Amino acid sequence: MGDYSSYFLMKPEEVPDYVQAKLHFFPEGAKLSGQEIGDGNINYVFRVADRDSGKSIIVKQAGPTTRIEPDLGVSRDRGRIEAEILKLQSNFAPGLVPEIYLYDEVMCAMIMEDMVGHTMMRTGLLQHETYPEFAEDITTFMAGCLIRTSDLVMDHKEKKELVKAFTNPDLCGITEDLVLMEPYTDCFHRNHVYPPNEEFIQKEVYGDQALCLEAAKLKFNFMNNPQALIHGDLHTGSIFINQEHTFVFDPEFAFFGPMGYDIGNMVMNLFFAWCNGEAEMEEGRKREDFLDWCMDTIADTVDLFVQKYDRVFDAYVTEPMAKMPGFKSWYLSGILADTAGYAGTEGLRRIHGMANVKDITSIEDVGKRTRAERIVVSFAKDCILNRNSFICGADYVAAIERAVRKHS
Ligand code: SR1
Ligand code: MG
Repeated sequence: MGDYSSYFLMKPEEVPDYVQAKLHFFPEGAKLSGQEIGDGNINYVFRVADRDSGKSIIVKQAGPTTRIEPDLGVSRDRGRIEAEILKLQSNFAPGLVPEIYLYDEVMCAMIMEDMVGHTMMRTGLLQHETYPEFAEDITTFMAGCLIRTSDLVMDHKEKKELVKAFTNPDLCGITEDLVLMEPYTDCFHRNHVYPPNEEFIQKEVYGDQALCLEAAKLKFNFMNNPQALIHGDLHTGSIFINQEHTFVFDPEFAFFGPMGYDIGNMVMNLFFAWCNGEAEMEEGRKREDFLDWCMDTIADTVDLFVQKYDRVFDAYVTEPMAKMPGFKSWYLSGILADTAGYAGTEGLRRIHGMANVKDITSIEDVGKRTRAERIVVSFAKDCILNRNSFICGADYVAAIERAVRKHS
């Protein structure tokens, strides 16, 4: 057994010894297995299990580079930020984030609760599962974590201390490049454009100057609006779920930024699931139910957030000027415009940026994938260009219907 006094990237079979050295979780001498279970773009995620007791635990370790792109150097300190944020989020959204048992600054690894009985949401959605509690859970998570870390509620000095502690330049840099710049410019030639859509992307995205200008504004808003402690990468791969319960994890991109970034990313990732169902499922009741669930959940995510904003605001607001008549709705309209804008930027970057999503790339039929991508692009552009007019769930449903009609 090593002493773990200097960093190395662990192999799956080395992780059980590491857990035994660091934590009294399994009995001494337990026969443990270690398996890599992550499919993320950045870190390594291992499950260590004891077949005899049925107990298991998760170890997440930061590698020296990201997995998707070895040239993208990111500080291994990102794990510390993530572990601290999960602890903080558990105060504002109890039960909706996994428990962290330990963060090891030397090995850049955290040991956390295994989300047993839960499936990664993107995987479940690709099997066209639906989750009745999701809209409630995710809006409870977002309303709690976002509003209560904003200046509406948090003491201004405490918030500024947290803004410093959770400054996350490397991971924000990735978002600023991969989400909020390269999809419009391909300046580093790292975009993945699906060949049948090359001309379409050229005309509809790179060649649309009005769109690129709005994306530039959204980029600067992302960089200059420390509104709340956001998750920063809230997609269906950052969620473990079952029929009754939701866990949000993987907040390594967290920093103080615009609340709408989280809400918008969530909305668009639900739409990717709808696109997959629409392209891949056979006609019939199951397909209708799945597509309806996706659409309802998109609308409910927006509408329940708005309802909970109202409640959390009334229950917790402390800032005297925020209590001025009219302020609550003015502030909300900014969040909602950002929500639409960042739903749009997520849509575009997952279609033709560097990090694409399985919901779309797994569609094998060329015609169906080409069409699905075009629907996302049209919907995303509508979200960006007309973001001030997306104020409730029904506005998203109407925009999706417009995009689908355009490509029928
Ligand atoms: C280099 S990382 C690529 C993407 O994966 C993460 O999940 C983030 O979404 C990031 O943009
Ligand atoms: Mg992630």
